[in-house]
Amino acid sequence: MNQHSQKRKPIVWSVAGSDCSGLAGQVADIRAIEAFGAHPCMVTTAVTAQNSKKVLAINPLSEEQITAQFNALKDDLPADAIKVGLLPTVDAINALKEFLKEYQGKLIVDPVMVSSSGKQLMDEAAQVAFKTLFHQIDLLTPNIPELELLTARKIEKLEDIEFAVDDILSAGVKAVLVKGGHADEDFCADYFCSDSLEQESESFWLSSARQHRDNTRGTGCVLAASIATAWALNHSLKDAIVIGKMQINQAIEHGYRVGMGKGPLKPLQWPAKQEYMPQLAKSFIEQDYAFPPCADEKPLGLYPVVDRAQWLERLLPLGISTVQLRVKDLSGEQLEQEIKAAIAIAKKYQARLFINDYWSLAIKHNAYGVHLGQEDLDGADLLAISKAGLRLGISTHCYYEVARAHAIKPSYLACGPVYHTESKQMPWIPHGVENLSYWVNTMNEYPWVAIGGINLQRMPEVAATKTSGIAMISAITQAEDPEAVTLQMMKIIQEY
Ligand code: TZP
Ligand code: MG
Repeated sequence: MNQHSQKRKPIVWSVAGSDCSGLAGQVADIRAIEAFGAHPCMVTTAVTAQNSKKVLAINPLSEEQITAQFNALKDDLPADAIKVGLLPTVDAINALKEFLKEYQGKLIVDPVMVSSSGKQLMDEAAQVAFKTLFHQIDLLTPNIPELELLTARKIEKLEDIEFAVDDILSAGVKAVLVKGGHADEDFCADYFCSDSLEQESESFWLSSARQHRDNTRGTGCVLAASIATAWALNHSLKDAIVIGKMQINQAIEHGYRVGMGKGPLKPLQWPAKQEYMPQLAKSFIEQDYAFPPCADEKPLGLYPVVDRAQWLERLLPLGISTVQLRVKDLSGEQLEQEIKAAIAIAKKYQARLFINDYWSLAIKHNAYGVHLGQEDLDGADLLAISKAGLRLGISTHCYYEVARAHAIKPSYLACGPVYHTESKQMPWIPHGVENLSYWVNTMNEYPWVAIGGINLQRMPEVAATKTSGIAMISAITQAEDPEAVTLQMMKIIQEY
């Protein structure tokens, strides 16, 4: 998951302007790239003269000077991802275009067009030529003024952002992240939308509580460079965006004052605090759900996932206090009877029973809780589940999914697969206990449930992460002696 598991240090290039004040531009990029453990290379497009109050001069380098830097790097220190910032002239754009004939890798472009103090940084001809790069850009990260300039649209409402982004996607950019897409007093929200040509088109809003701080120079640079670096570390682009936003939240918190104007934000190591995690939702206006807690009094403990109610009669008398009914092969009346029977048994033993998928039957028969996978979230009436007072557990496999679940604030989060599993087909590489531990410690206001390939031998290292619940299917249901194995596993958990 994170930088430590990489063998060769990834290389990330910053193709941008230098900043003699050390506040933004390539200094900010380098800090962000190094913070995630990658090696930064710089292709400087302009030598800027600026300080904390003002941009005094942009001194663009010639096409030849920029090309010489690309040539120096391309064979010896090839990029795993490239972050582009300031392209002040047509010369700079031509140099980049020539290099891109050979480079087919990850390309993130932050269209630095106007400084925060209002100075135009890209000349008129460059603004036109810039668009000829669009079909090679994987992710473009404009702020609202840049989005307006690029599309010649006035952005006043949320829909205006969506229309403008559509224009850019139609012009060939693969995905767009609009920064500060909707800014009110309390929240800071970014809008992501990807093109439908190569993958399924999708869009989401990413929002975080607004930090009212002054030292925010370099925010755009740090965001794009952090996304590029997380992407170079082989996270998916969507995960890299969530990770980049986490880094921004962390870096703003650690910004400092130097000079007379605004100081820089300060990217630190891999972000690992719940307050840095943004909330991700498909639409900007999202219902604020509240689900009751499920592990306040005692941890979830050993959490068997079974496909029939009769398992509850075998396992609950042993002292199991959390169980999930996950039926994949019944429907209609048979399914409803199975759910009703399981709820009745769980009540008898005062156990916490989560019903997988069938949230409306769970509400109808007043189950303790519901467990939903990410693919079930779209179709579920979360408001109805929350109004009925049921607990909610949500499966997560990556940063994007954790951010999405965090917007819903469920009663617990599940992390899987911890190890390889035969019980469910999934595209995910197993997390291992290292990542499980990261999630337990980072999103520490949630109880976590570990799932996937867990068995008796692996129980000690899983329990050592202090996850609230340890869920499994086959290690119990396919054991020769399910009761004996259950008792042994419960004993190990008690020791931690
Ligand atoms: N979700 C993540 S892994 C998994 C589910 C439902 C299957 C766990 O099964 P097993 O047999 O404990 O590996
Ligand atoms: Mg499901």
